[in-house]
Amino acid sequence: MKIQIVNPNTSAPMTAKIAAAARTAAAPGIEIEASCPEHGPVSIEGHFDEAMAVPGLLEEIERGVATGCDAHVIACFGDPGLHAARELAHGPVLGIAEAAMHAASMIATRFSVVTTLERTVVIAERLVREYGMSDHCARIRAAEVPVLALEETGSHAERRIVEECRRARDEDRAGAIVLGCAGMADLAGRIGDELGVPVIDGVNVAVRFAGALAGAGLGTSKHGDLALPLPKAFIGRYAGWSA
Ligand code: 2AL
Repeated sequence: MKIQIVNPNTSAPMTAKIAAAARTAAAPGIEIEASCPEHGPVSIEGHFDEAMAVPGLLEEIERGVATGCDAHVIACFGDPGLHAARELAHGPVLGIAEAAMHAASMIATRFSVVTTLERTVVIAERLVREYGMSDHCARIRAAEVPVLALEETGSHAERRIVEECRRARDEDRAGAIVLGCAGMADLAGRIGDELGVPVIDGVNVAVRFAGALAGAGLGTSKHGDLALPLPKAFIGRYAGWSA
């Protein structure tokens, strides 16, 4: 089985980190195909960044479908382009926020999310509502860490995230903590050990859920709104998407 994981931002170091986390999570015999778009923002920290990342992400998903990937994971916590990607794919397509919130709701009554910048909180709040997690999510906290600071050695990013996770544990009555950025994929184990609560990295659980769904013979429904996109003409820079 082959699982595609796409980092929708264009940071090569972050893509390498996500690929490594995905390979660690993948069951034996599962091949991981990891990539990021050729065009787009280096980090995704708001609505504009998300919108600008989606066309490149969809090109990667189309390539993953063409190369025979059995399942797909979108490795950005806003789950940008998730429903559009599902229209393109036959296999399951999972977002890391979706996977992490569902995992958290299965192992704790309440969870908190620790994300990067304050301006991304509203994006995660919207996903909490969309995924029916309002009764499970205690709070969404920002560590005020820019996404690319997670790739810099000596940036104190990890310390700030640990302290925000500690506050989530102590002040929110959160039984589990969800990390709100794919760039935090290498931190979950260490923070969980330090704080003594489950800390969930969405890359890890999304790869496992995607493998489980595809392994069970389940793919994206092609009945209804997730059917293949309607064939039509696209003009200008998107002419290549024309039927
Ligand atoms: C993210 C993420 O996972 N990747 C990225 O570029 N931005 N999420 C976030 N909350 O900042």
